[in-house]
Amino acid sequence: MKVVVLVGGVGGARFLLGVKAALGMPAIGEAESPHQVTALVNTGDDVWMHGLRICPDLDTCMYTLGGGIDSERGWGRAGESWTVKEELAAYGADPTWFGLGDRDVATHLIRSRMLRAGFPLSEVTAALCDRWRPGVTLLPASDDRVETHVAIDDPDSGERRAVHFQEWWVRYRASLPAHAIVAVGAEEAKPAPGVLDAIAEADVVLLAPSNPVVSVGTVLAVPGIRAALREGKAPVIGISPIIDGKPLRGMADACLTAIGVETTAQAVGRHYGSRTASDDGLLDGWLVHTGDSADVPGVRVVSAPMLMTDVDATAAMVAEAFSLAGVSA
Ligand code: GDP
Ligand code: FO1
Ligand code: CA
Repeated sequence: MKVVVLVGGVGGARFLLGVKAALGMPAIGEAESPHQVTALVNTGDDVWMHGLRICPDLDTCMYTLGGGIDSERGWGRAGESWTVKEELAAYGADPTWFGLGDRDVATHLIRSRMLRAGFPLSEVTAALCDRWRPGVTLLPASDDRVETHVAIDDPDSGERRAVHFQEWWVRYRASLPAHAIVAVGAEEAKPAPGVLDAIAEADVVLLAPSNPVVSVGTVLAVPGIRAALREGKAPVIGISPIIDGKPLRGMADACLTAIGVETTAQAVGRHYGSRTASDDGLLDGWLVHTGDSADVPGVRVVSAPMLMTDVDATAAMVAEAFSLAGVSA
């Protein structure tokens, strides 16, 4: 079976562990399998810092599936040390609010060198995955630069300005109201090689319970991806990241508020919309957590446990998604 999953970072990576397990693959690492999983990964968080290209969601997926993640933190390398960060801080090098771990820096050095040599991000990602062997194909949604920016009122000057998503998320912990969230560059971006083919050939497409605005939303902002999902033969099933009116981790509610969507499983399901001809949405099915309900016109809604407490629980969520799609591993 061919499975395509739209993902962001921590929520997406953990979901992919369950997708692999549900298909009988080892959650971590790779093994021979008749099944193929392709993850279309958000690049909106990507940023240049200290001359290095950081791709948080791609790296979170790569490290998680390849066994290198710090699972407590959810991002960056296990067994990390912070000498480079301390030395940069001693120089007073901006930004001081963003930390690069020593092990992680090696990934960014290789990526930056390859990008400067002219390789597209998709090829760079494939080269990094030669080491990590995530067992799924990780494709950036686009090789073109697509970066999320957030319009805020500067807390010092009071003036409206746009900051990179990382500044809003990490420096201000999404506590400054976002007047707008924009995927800069998306309009001119093209899907990375392999993205549209993967969608066309998929037996099922899953929207991971990732941030609907700055993870899945940014993948969908790349022209051509949304249309391919709507026109493809594969059923599209989404999993709600909102449980009992709250995001599980992170500040997705601040992102939803910024685009005028309530933080409920129903509102996010309606935001994705139905793939039927009468709507211009994406979903055939929408999975919400036990106890939540959602009325999403044109979409089959099922409730079941949606907590990714461990790989088995996540695999059971994926099995629900396969069953709602009418496919089996
Ligand atoms: P990020 O890029 O690291 O912010 O991660 P993602 O965008 O991939 O995922 C973040 C989303 O995952 C948040 O909105 C959470 O609500 C959601 N999430 C985290 N853990 C769980 C879980 O166990 N179940 C569900 N349904 N959603 C979760
Ligand atoms: N998150 C933080 O809260 N503080 C950091 O200093 C930080 C550094 C960092 C470096 C590499 C990387 O891949 C991720 C990093 N993150 C950090 C996580 C990241 O900023 C966000 O959580 C994601 O972009 C949201 O998905
Ligand atoms: Ca992210």
